[in-house]
Amino acid sequence: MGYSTIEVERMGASLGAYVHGVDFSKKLSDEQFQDVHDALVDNSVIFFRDQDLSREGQMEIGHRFGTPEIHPIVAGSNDHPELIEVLKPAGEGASFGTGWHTDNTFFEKPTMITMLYGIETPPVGGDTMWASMEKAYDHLSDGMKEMLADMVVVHSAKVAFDPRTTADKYEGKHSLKYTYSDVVNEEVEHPLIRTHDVSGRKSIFVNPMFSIRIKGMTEKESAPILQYLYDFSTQPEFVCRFRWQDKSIAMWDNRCTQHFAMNDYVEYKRLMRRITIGGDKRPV
Ligand SMILES: O=C(O)CCC(=O)C(=O)O
Ligand SMILES: [Fe+2]
Repeated sequence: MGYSTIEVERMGASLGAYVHGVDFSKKLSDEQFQDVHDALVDNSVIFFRDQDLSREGQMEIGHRFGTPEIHPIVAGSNDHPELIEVLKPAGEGASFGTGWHTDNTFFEKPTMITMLYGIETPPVGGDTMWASMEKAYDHLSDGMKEMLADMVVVHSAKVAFDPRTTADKYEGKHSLKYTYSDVVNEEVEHPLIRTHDVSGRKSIFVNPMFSIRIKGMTEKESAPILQYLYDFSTQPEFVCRFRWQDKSIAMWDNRCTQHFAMNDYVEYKRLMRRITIGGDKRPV
């Protein structure tokens, strides 16, 4: 893909690229916005260094991409409820996103894009990893692709946000504020193989945080198939890993990736600002 206003430096063999030539302290021209959008679709996750991104700037770029979401469980900021301050104080373990997942697949319309801004990042640790669910799909055998082709997966937050096993979240023991909502127990259905609405590429759309079972099967019957896909899709060859600095931005495409936030920097503080952009419902 040719870009006229940015330079794109590939980062991982399977996904990920650094984007140079963008200044998020200013409003992007329509042409540059289109280049950034295309770089995101082409590389699944893109990274920017040394950016001054204000709260208003993050809201503005969010609106350019679509509709910023308000999380039903995790509290946003007072001024802009769409912005979540992801704070991990020194001396605590990280708990937000610390396992493989795709953002908010328990929504009827799962999140399309997430944009995370590093405000205060640790000197070491706290990296984030992404897995290409497109690369994973491409490497499945024809027999497996055929078997999975028409399967539908039930997603829910009922395990990840279960008040019985994650009570500490709701009891205010975390720096993130969680509020219980009936959304937690809802079940939604998404195709197991997802076709990207812009690129047309296929990917495996399951994740261990929110995928509960394959429709028409019991949880026990689904488990080995889902577990195989979790293991297969997060093998190192399909993964890239980003080393954060203050003022870095990562922007990823939840239609075709999973990600994992490392919990390995207990002694350091980490503060990020996050916005997610709503997606659409794929037919099942
Ligand atoms: O803190 C991170 O590196 C990522 C956390 C996460 O899963 C998210 O922001 O969606
Ligand atoms: Fe996440």
